[in-house]
Amino acid sequence: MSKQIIDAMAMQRALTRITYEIIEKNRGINELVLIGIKTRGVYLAQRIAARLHQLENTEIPVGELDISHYRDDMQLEKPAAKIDIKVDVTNKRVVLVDDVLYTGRTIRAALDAIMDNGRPVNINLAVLVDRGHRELPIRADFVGKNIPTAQNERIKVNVEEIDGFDDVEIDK
Ligand code: 3GP
Ligand code: 5GP
Ligand code: MG
Repeated sequence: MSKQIIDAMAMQRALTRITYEIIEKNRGINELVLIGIKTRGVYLAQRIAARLHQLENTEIPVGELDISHYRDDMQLEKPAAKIDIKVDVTNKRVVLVDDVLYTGRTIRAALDAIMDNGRPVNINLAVLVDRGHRELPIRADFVGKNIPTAQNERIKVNVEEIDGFDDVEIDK
Protein backbone atom coordinates (compact mmCIF):
# COMPACT_ATOMS: atom_id res chain seq x y z
CA MET A 1 0.00 0.00 0.00
CA SER A 2 1.36 3.35 -1.01
CA LYS A 3 0.53 6.71 0.54
CA GLN A 4 1.45 10.17 -0.74
CA ILE A 5 3.38 12.19 1.83
CA ILE A 6 4.65 15.11 -0.28
CA ASP A 7 2.62 16.42 -3.22
CA ALA A 8 4.01 18.26 -6.25
CA MET A 9 3.50 21.73 -4.78
CA ALA A 10 5.10 20.83 -1.46
CA MET A 11 8.03 19.24 -3.28
CA GLN A 12 8.58 22.40 -5.32
CA ARG A 13 8.37 24.53 -2.18
CA ALA A 14 10.87 22.29 -0.39
CA LEU A 15 13.34 22.63 -3.28
CA THR A 16 12.84 26.40 -3.30
CA ARG A 17 13.47 26.58 0.45
CA ILE A 18 16.60 24.43 0.12
CA THR A 19 17.82 26.78 -2.64
CA TYR A 20 17.46 29.81 -0.33
CA GLU A 21 19.20 27.91 2.47
CA ILE A 22 22.11 27.07 0.17
CA ILE A 23 22.51 30.75 -0.76
CA GLU A 24 22.29 31.82 2.89
CA LYS A 25 24.72 29.22 4.23
CA ASN A 26 27.29 29.99 1.53
CA ARG A 27 26.71 33.76 1.82
CA GLY A 28 26.04 33.82 -1.91
CA ILE A 29 26.86 31.36 -4.62
CA ASN A 30 30.54 32.07 -5.26
CA GLU A 31 32.42 28.96 -6.41
CA LEU A 32 29.33 26.81 -5.85
CA VAL A 33 28.90 23.49 -7.69
CA LEU A 34 26.09 20.98 -7.33
CA ILE A 35 26.67 17.25 -7.66
CA GLY A 36 23.60 15.06 -8.04
CA ILE A 37 23.69 11.39 -7.13
CA LYS A 38 22.15 9.27 -9.87
CA THR A 39 19.46 8.84 -10.72
CA ARG A 40 16.94 11.14 -9.09
CA GLY A 41 19.47 13.26 -7.21
CA VAL A 42 20.68 14.57 -10.56
CA TYR A 43 17.23 15.89 -11.49
CA LEU A 44 16.80 17.46 -8.06
CA ALA A 45 20.22 19.14 -8.43
CA GLN A 46 19.15 20.50 -11.82
CA ARG A 47 15.97 21.91 -10.28
CA ILE A 48 18.00 23.67 -7.58
CA ALA A 49 20.42 25.01 -10.23
CA ALA A 50 17.47 26.42 -12.19
CA ARG A 51 16.20 28.23 -9.09
CA LEU A 52 19.69 29.55 -8.32
CA HIS A 53 19.78 30.90 -11.85
CA GLN A 54 16.43 32.66 -11.39
CA LEU A 55 17.48 34.18 -8.07
CA GLU A 56 21.13 35.03 -8.68
CA ASN A 57 21.32 35.13 -12.49
CA THR A 58 24.32 32.78 -12.49
CA GLU A 59 24.77 29.35 -14.07
CA ILE A 60 25.87 26.86 -11.43
CA PRO A 61 27.60 23.72 -12.77
CA VAL A 62 25.80 20.44 -12.07
CA GLY A 63 27.90 17.29 -11.91
CA GLU A 64 26.66 13.72 -11.75
CA LEU A 65 27.87 10.89 -9.62
CA ASP A 66 27.00 7.22 -10.04
CA ILE A 67 27.74 5.59 -6.72
CA SER A 68 26.21 2.18 -7.35
CA HIS A 69 29.62 0.55 -7.87
CA TYR A 70 31.46 2.45 -5.18
CA ARG A 71 29.69 1.41 -2.00
CA ASP A 72 31.70 -0.37 0.64
CA ASP A 73 29.18 -3.18 0.86
CA MET A 74 29.66 -4.11 -2.77
CA GLN A 75 32.75 -6.16 -3.56
CA LEU A 76 34.30 -4.74 -6.70
CA GLU A 77 37.87 -4.79 -7.91
CA LYS A 78 37.90 -1.28 -9.36
CA PRO A 79 35.31 0.76 -7.53
CA ALA A 80 36.45 4.07 -9.00
CA ALA A 81 35.46 3.01 -12.51
CA LYS A 82 31.98 4.50 -12.35
CA ILE A 83 32.97 7.90 -10.99
CA ASP A 84 32.06 10.58 -13.49
CA ILE A 85 31.68 13.96 -11.84
CA LYS A 86 32.12 16.13 -14.97
CA VAL A 87 32.89 19.24 -12.92
CA ASP A 88 36.08 20.50 -11.30
CA VAL A 89 35.65 20.41 -7.52
CA THR A 90 39.01 21.88 -6.49
CA ASN A 91 38.54 25.12 -4.52
CA LYS A 92 34.75 24.81 -4.97
CA ARG A 93 31.92 24.79 -2.48
CA VAL A 94 30.24 21.50 -3.26
CA VAL A 95 26.61 20.71 -2.53
CA LEU A 96 25.84 17.00 -2.91
CA VAL A 97 22.20 16.32 -3.77
CA ASP A 98 20.34 13.05 -3.28
CA ASP A 99 16.70 12.06 -3.14
CA VAL A 100 16.72 9.87 0.00
CA LEU A 101 19.18 9.66 2.88
CA TYR A 102 19.08 6.32 4.69
CA THR A 103 22.12 4.49 6.09
CA GLY A 104 24.57 7.15 4.87
CA ARG A 105 26.71 4.63 2.98
CA THR A 106 25.96 6.20 -0.40
CA ILE A 107 27.04 9.61 0.89
CA ARG A 108 30.21 8.18 2.41
CA ALA A 109 31.08 6.69 -0.98
CA ALA A 110 30.20 9.97 -2.70
CA LEU A 111 32.56 11.87 -0.37
CA ASP A 112 35.35 9.44 -1.29
CA ALA A 113 34.64 9.88 -4.98
CA ILE A 114 34.67 13.67 -4.74
CA MET A 115 37.89 13.75 -2.70
CA ASP A 116 39.52 11.49 -5.31
CA ASN A 117 38.68 14.13 -7.92
CA GLY A 118 40.09 17.21 -6.22
CA ARG A 119 40.10 19.32 -3.09
CA PRO A 120 36.87 21.22 -2.46
CA VAL A 121 36.67 24.12 0.03
CA ASN A 122 33.76 22.30 1.69
CA ILE A 123 31.00 19.81 0.98
CA ASN A 124 27.37 20.14 2.10
CA LEU A 125 24.58 17.64 1.68
CA ALA A 126 21.03 18.33 0.48
CA VAL A 127 18.38 15.60 0.45
CA LEU A 128 14.70 15.69 -0.34
CA VAL A 129 13.89 13.04 2.29
CA ASP A 130 15.74 11.88 5.38
CA ARG A 131 14.19 8.55 6.34
CA GLY A 132 16.46 7.86 9.32
CA HIS A 133 18.33 4.58 10.11
CA ARG A 134 21.84 6.02 9.78
CA GLU A 135 24.71 3.54 10.10
CA LEU A 136 27.45 6.18 9.83
CA PRO A 137 28.03 9.62 11.42
CA ILE A 138 26.58 11.46 8.41
CA ARG A 139 23.84 14.10 8.39
CA ALA A 140 22.28 16.39 5.81
CA ASP A 141 22.74 20.17 5.90
CA PHE A 142 19.54 20.80 3.91
CA VAL A 143 16.51 18.52 4.28
CA GLY A 144 13.23 18.73 2.37
CA LYS A 145 11.38 16.63 4.92
CA ASN A 146 12.29 14.26 7.74
CA ILE A 147 10.19 11.14 7.36
CA PRO A 148 10.71 8.59 10.13
CA THR A 149 10.33 5.14 8.57
CA ALA A 150 10.41 1.51 9.59
CA GLN A 151 13.26 -0.52 8.11
CA ASN A 152 10.87 -2.42 5.86
CA GLU A 153 9.15 0.69 4.49
CA ARG A 154 10.23 2.26 1.21
CA ILE A 155 10.11 5.87 0.15
CA LYS A 156 9.26 6.40 -3.49
CA VAL A 157 10.42 9.69 -4.96
CA ASN A 158 8.78 10.50 -8.29
CA VAL A 159 10.22 13.21 -10.49
CA GLU A 160 8.58 14.65 -13.59
CA GLU A 161 11.67 13.99 -15.72
CA ILE A 162 11.55 10.20 -15.19
CA ASP A 163 8.17 9.35 -13.68
CA GLY A 164 6.01 11.97 -15.39
CA PHE A 165 4.96 13.64 -12.13
CA ASP A 166 6.39 14.96 -8.87
CA ASP A 167 5.62 13.53 -5.46
CA VAL A 168 6.91 11.42 -2.59
CA GLU A 169 5.11 8.29 -1.44
CA ILE A 170 5.67 5.79 1.32
CA ASP A 171 5.21 2.08 0.63
CA LYS A 172 4.17 0.10 3.69
P1 3GP B 1 17.35 6.61 -7.72
O1 3GP B 1 18.51 5.98 -8.44
O2 3GP B 1 16.53 7.46 -8.57
O3 3GP B 1 17.78 7.29 -6.48
O4 3GP B 1 18.29 2.03 -6.32
C1 3GP B 1 17.50 2.21 -7.47
C2 3GP B 1 16.31 3.07 -7.12
O5 3GP B 1 15.53 2.39 -6.16
C3 3GP B 1 16.79 4.36 -6.53
O6 3GP B 1 16.36 5.40 -7.34
C4 3GP B 1 16.11 4.43 -5.18
O7 3GP B 1 15.40 5.63 -5.06
C5 3GP B 1 15.14 3.30 -5.15
N1 3GP B 1 15.12 2.64 -3.84
C6 3GP B 1 14.01 2.41 -3.09
N2 3GP B 1 14.34 1.82 -1.96
C7 3GP B 1 15.67 1.67 -1.94
C8 3GP B 1 16.59 1.14 -0.99
O8 3GP B 1 16.23 0.71 0.10
N3 3GP B 1 17.91 1.18 -1.32
C9 3GP B 1 18.33 1.68 -2.52
N4 3GP B 1 19.64 1.68 -2.77
N5 3GP B 1 17.50 2.19 -3.43
C10 3GP B 1 16.18 2.19 -3.15
P1 5GP C 1 21.93 5.00 2.00
O1 5GP C 1 23.19 4.81 1.24
O2 5GP C 1 21.89 6.27 2.81
O3 5GP C 1 21.51 3.78 2.75
O4 5GP C 1 20.79 5.14 0.93
C1 5GP C 1 20.73 6.25 0.15
C2 5GP C 1 20.55 5.85 -1.28
O5 5GP C 1 19.76 4.66 -1.39
C3 5GP C 1 19.85 6.96 -1.99
O6 5GP C 1 20.55 7.30 -3.14
C4 5GP C 1 18.52 6.38 -2.32
O7 5GP C 1 18.33 6.44 -3.72
C5 5GP C 1 18.52 4.95 -1.93
N1 5GP C 1 17.49 4.64 -0.92
C6 5GP C 1 17.60 4.06 0.28
N2 5GP C 1 16.42 3.89 0.87
C7 5GP C 1 15.53 4.41 0.01
C8 5GP C 1 14.12 4.55 0.03
O8 5GP C 1 13.39 4.15 0.96
N3 5GP C 1 13.56 5.15 -1.03
C9 5GP C 1 14.30 5.61 -2.08
N4 5GP C 1 13.65 6.22 -3.09
N5 5GP C 1 15.61 5.49 -2.16
C10 5GP C 1 16.22 4.89 -1.12
MG1 MG D 1 18.95 8.11 -4.81
